[in-house]
Amino acid sequence: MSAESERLANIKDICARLHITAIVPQINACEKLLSADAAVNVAVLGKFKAGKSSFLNSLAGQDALPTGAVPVTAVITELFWAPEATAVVKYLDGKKEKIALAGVVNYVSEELNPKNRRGAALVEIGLPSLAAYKGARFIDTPGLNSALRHNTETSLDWLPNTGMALIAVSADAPLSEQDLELIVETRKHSPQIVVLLTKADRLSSVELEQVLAFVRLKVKERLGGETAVFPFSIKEECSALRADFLGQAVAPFSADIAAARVRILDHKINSIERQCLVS
Ligand SMILES: Nc1nc2c(ncn2[C@@H]2O[C@H](COP(=O)(O)OP(=O)(O)O)[C@@H](O)[C@H]2O)c(=O)[nH]1
Ligand SMILES: [Mg+2]
Repeated sequence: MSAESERLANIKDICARLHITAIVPQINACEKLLSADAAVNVAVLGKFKAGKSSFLNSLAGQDALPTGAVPVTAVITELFWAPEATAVVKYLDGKKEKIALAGVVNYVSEELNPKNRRGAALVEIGLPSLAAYKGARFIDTPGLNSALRHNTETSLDWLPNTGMALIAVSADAPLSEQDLELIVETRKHSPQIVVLLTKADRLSSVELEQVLAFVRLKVKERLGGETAVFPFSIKEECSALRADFLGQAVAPFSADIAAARVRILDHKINSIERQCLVS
């Protein structure tokens, strides 16, 4: 038994004896990561309309996910490398169904799948264009704090599965109290949090510098230490920003997924142990 699985077995034992159920989703997330070929989740989190789905489309180089001016993403959606484009819906009752890529919108969009009446638990999209990120799973989450409570709950329930976290914050509405609370909550599950200041094209370069300094300061006040904050935009003219972010934040992570998996698992187990001590 590895040191990590032994620590987890101990925690499970304590939680079972003390009837601590709140930590079960975190334990399950750790158990998934114990396997040496487990994919590492890169969660894209943040308020609705922050630009999460647009960011992932830009990363994939294609419009795989619906985006829009009203809350759009209703179901957790995973994007990962596959030799051929595929899309699969996993339903809440355990059934799976292969669908066309163009059909993803019927499940993921709040408008076409209101309150998730189709009963989808997850949509998985495999894309050849993600070849640079083998072993990573990028997770598009329904936005927080929209008028749709079920969307917020879906995302918060999923949070323990976070590996690396990208917190999308729109540059023109920089950092609310909810964003800060999300960052603190995500810290329980992730050793690597990066703030993505989206829609940077909407600000002048002077404004952008001011907003970057403000966000860095506020996150530091709350979390302590330095958290990376990168400006980002999907616009053609902002390719240098995208290259900086991908080169500095994503490439080092995806170049050594095995090391990232170990770091993430260690962080999660430490965090659970701390939570057990205080509960
Ligand atoms: N100007 C600009 N608009 C963006 C950018 N990224 C997203 N948007 C717009 O913001 C809105 C919300 O985007 P979406 O990706 O659906 O946000 P999500 O709810 O966080 O997934 C859409 O109308 C997008 O076109 C960006 O970099 N620049
Ligand atoms: Mg979305």
